Amino acid sequence: PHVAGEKQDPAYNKAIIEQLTTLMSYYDKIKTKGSKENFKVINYRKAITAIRALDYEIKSEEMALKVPRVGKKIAQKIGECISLGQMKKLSHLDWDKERSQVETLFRSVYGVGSEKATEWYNKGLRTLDDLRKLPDLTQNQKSGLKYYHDLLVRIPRAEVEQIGLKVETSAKNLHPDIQSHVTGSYRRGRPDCGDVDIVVARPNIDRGEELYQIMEHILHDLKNQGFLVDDLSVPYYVESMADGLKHFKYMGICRLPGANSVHHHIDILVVPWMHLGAVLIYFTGNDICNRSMRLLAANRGMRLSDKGLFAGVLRGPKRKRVNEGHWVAGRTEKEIFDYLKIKYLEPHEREC
Ligand code: DCP
Ligand code: MG
Ligand code: MN
Repeated sequence: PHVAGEKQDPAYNKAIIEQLTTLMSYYDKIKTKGSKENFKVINYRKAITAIRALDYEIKSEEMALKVPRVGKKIAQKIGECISLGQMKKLSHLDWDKERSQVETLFRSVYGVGSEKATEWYNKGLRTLDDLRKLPDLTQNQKSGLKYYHDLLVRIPRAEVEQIGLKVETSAKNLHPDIQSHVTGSYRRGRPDCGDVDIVVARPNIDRGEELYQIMEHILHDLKNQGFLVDDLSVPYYVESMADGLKHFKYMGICRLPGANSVHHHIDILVVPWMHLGAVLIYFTGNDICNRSMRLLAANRGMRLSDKGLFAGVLRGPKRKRVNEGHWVAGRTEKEIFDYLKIKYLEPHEREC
C-alpha cells in the first residue's frame, strides 16, 4: 500500500487531482458537525484516491463517470476541468478565499472587528498600508497598525513578570500597601501571553476619587519613565449599577528598556477593594471558565459579574433578568466559590 504523498501523481490527471484536492480542503474547512460537507469531504477523498490509481488519462466527463467511486457531481467538475481548464466552483472559491484572507488580515489589527473588516474590503482596501491612509481610524486602530508586528509577538512569562513589576513598583511608590496582581493567561500558568493584564487595588479603598488618583499616578509615572509609550484607550470607568462603585480601566502599549525590546499590549484595572475577588476571577479567565461560572450562578438564582456575586436575582421569560439582586460576595475569590458551593479552582485549573 502507498503512503500518502509517497507516489508522484501521474502527469496526465494532475490538474484534476489538484483541483479536486483544493475543493476537498475547502469543504473540510467549512464543514461543521453533522453538515453535508462532511460527506462531500469523504466522497472527494474516495474519488481522488481512485483517480490517482488510474493508469490512463481521463479525457471527458463520460470517462470520469466510469471511474469507480466517481459520482455524477464530481464527474461534472472533472468535465469542467477538461473543457474549461478550471472547475467553475473554484473561481468562486478564489474570490471567497481572497476576501477571507484580507478580512482576516484586517481583523488581526487591534481594534478592528468583522464589520469594519468587511466594510474596508468592500471599499476596495486590501493591505495594511491601505488602512494606514484612512482618515477616520480610532485611537486603538492607529496604535494597532503602528505596533502591528510587535503586537503579534507572544510575551514570555519572564517578561510579563518584569512588566508587572514596573506597575507594582510605581503603585507602591504612591501607597506601599497597594496590591498589584498579574492576571490573565499569565496567572493561569501559560508559558507565554498575548498581553499583560494587571489588577490594582488598595486595602479598604473603594471610593472612585481615590481609585482614579491611583490610576492617574501610575499612568503619569509610567509615561514619564518611557515605559508606557502609547494609548489604546484613554483611562475610563465603568460604574456598578448595584452599588455605584467604579472600576477604572486603561489599555495601552508598553515597552521595557533596552534597544531590542518589543512593544506589548498592557491592560490595567484599578478596582474597589470590595470587588477585588470578583475582578480577579473575571480577569484571570479564561473566558470559557467565566461563562460557565456565570451560568452556574444563574442556575442557582444568582448572578456573577466582575463586580461580585449577587443573590435574589429574579428572572422572567427567556431567563431575562428583572432585577439586579443584592451583593453577597466578591471581596475574595474564595468567598465567591464558597457561596456558589463549588470547590475552589486554582488559577491553573481555570484553563477550560
Ligand atoms: N475576558 C472575558 N471575556 C472576554 C474578554 C476577556 O471573560 N470577551 C476575561 C477572561 C480573560 C481575561 O479577561 O482571561 C483577560 O483577557 P485577555 O484577552 O487578555 O485574555 P487572556 O489573558 O486569557 O489571554 P492572552 O494571553 O491572549 O492575553
Ligand atoms: Mg491577557
Ligand atoms: Mn488583556
